[in-house]
Amino acid sequence: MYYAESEQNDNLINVTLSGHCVKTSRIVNILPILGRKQCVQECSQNGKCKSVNYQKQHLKCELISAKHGDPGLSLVLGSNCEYIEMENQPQEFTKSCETTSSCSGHCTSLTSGKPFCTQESNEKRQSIECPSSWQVIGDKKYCLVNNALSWQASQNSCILMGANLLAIETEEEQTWIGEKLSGNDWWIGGTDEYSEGIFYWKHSYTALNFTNWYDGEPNALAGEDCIEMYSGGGWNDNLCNSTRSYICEK
Ligand code: MAN
Ligand code: CA
Ligand code: CA
Repeated sequence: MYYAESEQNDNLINVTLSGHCVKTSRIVNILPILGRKQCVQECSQNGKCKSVNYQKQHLKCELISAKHGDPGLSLVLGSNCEYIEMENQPQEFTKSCETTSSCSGHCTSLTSGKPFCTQESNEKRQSIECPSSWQVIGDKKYCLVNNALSWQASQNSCILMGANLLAIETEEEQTWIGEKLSGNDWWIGGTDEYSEGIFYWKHSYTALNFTNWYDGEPNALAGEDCIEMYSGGGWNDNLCNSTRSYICEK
């Protein structure tokens, strides 16, 4: 069965179908570990892409050069997929943060190199200062916040500082930041909230290239999805609503 969902806009219909997977050979690109919104945005910036097959369990984004009704494409039932047509997607998907001053979220780069806003809001953006002082190395700045919040609240707080929760991408970065830690446990920006065991850096939607798990971790105890760093530098998955000190990076 095929049906269009909502968003009647003049005569335009915006088609998204949850629970449908695309079977096709007309795949332009496969992008791993992407949020749904990023996936749609990647398609809208790719001249050949007409629809996407988004696999939420694996955060996998398939860009497709055909849409329903075109030859060589069929839709099959599948609870982990979402079929999204590119025509007439709402504005927020097509707004570039180069060309708008209203990007109150953060600016993410696409594989095409073009930046776009991941969040839109009419609310005036507040800002807060790093309560200690920014520690600088190279072109990166780090703020260690000694005030325990949940993982999401920590990320929100970092955003208000114009930063994000720390993403540790190299051993050098791990070593450098590890030496700054006192006796606390600290939230950093990794999570496997969408798919158990598939951790990624939330801000950039990139997979973990470097890891420093403590022995026996991650163990997903009772649904642990957020990464904390022990004072010794080792990483542990913990419950996202636990409160921890946190480290912002910009
Ligand atoms: C606690 C939690 C878990 C962790 C274990 C390790 O239960 O911090 O996240 O894996 O300790 O023993
Ligand atoms: Ca988990
Ligand atoms: Ca754990």
